[in-house]
Amino acid sequence: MNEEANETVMEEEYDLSDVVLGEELDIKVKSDYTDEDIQVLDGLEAVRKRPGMYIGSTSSRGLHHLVWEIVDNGIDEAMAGFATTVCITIDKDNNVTVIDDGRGMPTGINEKTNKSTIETIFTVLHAGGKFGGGAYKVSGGLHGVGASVVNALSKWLEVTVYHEGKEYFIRFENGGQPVAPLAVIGDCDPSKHGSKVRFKPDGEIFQETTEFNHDTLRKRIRELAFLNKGIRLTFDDERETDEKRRHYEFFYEGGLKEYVADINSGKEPIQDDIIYTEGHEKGIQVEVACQYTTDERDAVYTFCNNIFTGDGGTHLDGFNDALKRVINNYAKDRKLIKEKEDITLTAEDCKDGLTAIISVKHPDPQYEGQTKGKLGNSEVRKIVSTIFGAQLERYLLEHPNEAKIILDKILLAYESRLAAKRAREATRNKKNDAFGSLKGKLVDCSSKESSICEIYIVEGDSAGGSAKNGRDSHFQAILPLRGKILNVEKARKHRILENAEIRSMITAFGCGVMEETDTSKLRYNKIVIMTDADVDGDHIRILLLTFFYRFMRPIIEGGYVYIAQPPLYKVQKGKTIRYAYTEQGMERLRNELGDKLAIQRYKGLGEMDADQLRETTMDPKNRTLIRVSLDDAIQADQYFSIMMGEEVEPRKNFIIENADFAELDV
Ligand code: 1YM
Repeated sequence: MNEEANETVMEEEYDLSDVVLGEELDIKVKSDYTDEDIQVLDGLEAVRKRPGMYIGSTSSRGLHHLVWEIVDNGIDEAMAGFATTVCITIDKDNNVTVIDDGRGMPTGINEKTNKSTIETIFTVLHAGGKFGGGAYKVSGGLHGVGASVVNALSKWLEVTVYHEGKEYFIRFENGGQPVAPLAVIGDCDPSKHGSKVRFKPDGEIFQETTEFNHDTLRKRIRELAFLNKGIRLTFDDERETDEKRRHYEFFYEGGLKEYVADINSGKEPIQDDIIYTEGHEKGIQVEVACQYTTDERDAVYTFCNNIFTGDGGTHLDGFNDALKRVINNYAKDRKLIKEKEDITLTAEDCKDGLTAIISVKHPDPQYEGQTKGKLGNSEVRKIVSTIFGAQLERYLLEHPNEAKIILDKILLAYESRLAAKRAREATRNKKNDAFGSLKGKLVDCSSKESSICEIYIVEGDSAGGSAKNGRDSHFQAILPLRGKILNVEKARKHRILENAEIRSMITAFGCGVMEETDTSKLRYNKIVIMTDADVDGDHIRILLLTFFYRFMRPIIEGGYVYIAQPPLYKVQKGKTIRYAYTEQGMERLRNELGDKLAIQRYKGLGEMDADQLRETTMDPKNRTLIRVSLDDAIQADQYFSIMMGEEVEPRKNFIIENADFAELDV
């Protein structure tokens, strides 16, 4: 029996930020592009040979970098004060058009290359920067590469410049070869000015996909509009059949202020205003906006030159310094904390419930850390601290009522931190006891080699029973959870750490919790969430993900968390048994197998016998696991706050706006 049981065998990435829409698969890097015939490697050929070195990867993510490279040039022109608008269009064939209304790229001849400046910009590596003539580039994609890299990785690319009544044009083909020199191809209205770049990413380079992701583009374009106040960005997606998703305009006069308001739209602010400041020193621009909410966590995000710095760095350090200094001083001055009691509020206490965006623009940013997500320039710390500190101090003095509400909240956070610490210490001291308390709950595997071990977290005892009998006991452990777990979004820290289901997970995983989370101590290489394919299952899965996200984020960042995909239907025709994992899959089976089918819809994991569960969902040979990843922390944060938080109204809106989610099979 059970021949042909499986539809696909794959491990996908499941991006938390895209939980709503469930796409963005960023898989392996193809870097074996070789062309033995080429003897002399000029710049563009070098790019084609090792695309990963210039754009990170040739996956979907690398593909999107092409757009950002060109968009950044338009934004730079707007930041320099010459353009007001940057328009991005994706046509039906996934060709990209970016237009700005700036000065237009220089149309003269470059002395060194004897070719037009435009041809030089698009064919000489890093030429854009060198020819920039002093105006420093502050946007700039992750890899700081230029227009020439985009050209090298395109099947064709066209540049049009409108300047002083003339329309200039040049076209490149086959990875950056000019078809003809730059030429005037016509007249235009003398008042018209700007640059247009159109290109088609080369499918030979982007073998995985040349299809742009609507949501990735829209979210980033919107973010760029928040980060660059006063610049109008438009996005047209001509592939969309849904009228509402074909055209967008993003324009935020208030910049980061509006960004914070947007993030807090799903939260409950405890102050009316948003604290906002901008300033500059030594050529470094600083912009900060923040607002306290009833949340218990902070949502503090930092950027340098429009790039998200997920690991913080010196700008975040400066912000933390200011917060801690100003708030402690304020609390002491007002006798809210007694000097001699020696209470010091930490930056963490002061950030409780704080939503903040810190954005700096630096002419020569240095990034550190494995993923280059940390700003390293040491002078930035003091500058941010001074500029933001002055504004925060002023705000507290001028708004005594809000200041009191904020301080009360921070002092509560301080108390809660001490209580959580006591609870955590209690867990740690009873380590052996804790294992004892897992008896009869955790069905552990026999292997102790964590690199091969897996733990399935299963809802309910009956499903737990099937899983227990269906597993490979050598490397698969089962942890059945009874009923719903606590919604960590709504409970205070020490309550969460006292919850029985949560404690059994912490104990079973062995990796610690909160700041102490250490993935090297994980007892399993895969943590697999296995819930029913129904609304309750969805809910439990989200509760678990929320807990991991808030309390053990490194296990998500490290890629240890997976979602099992049990089938929705069992389809039998004669002796053949097949399984469908989605409604669409069921439709396909219907078409493929015709009629006279015996169809069983599984209402829960518990309905499957152990063999079926192993066959369809647990056996590494057949199963589909979806890996949970975290590409967009802000989005994920907002997502969890909205889906799990107190406020009902934004949640309703969210579900309606992202209706796909309601139907999503994950
Ligand atoms: C759709 C993409 O690239 N716009 C753009 C690029 C440039 C200029 C204006 C520009 C810059 C300068 C002087 C300057 C660039 N010029 C260069 C280079 N939009 C887009 N708009 N004049 C025009 O920086 O001094 C590189 S990019 F090198 F020629 F100066």
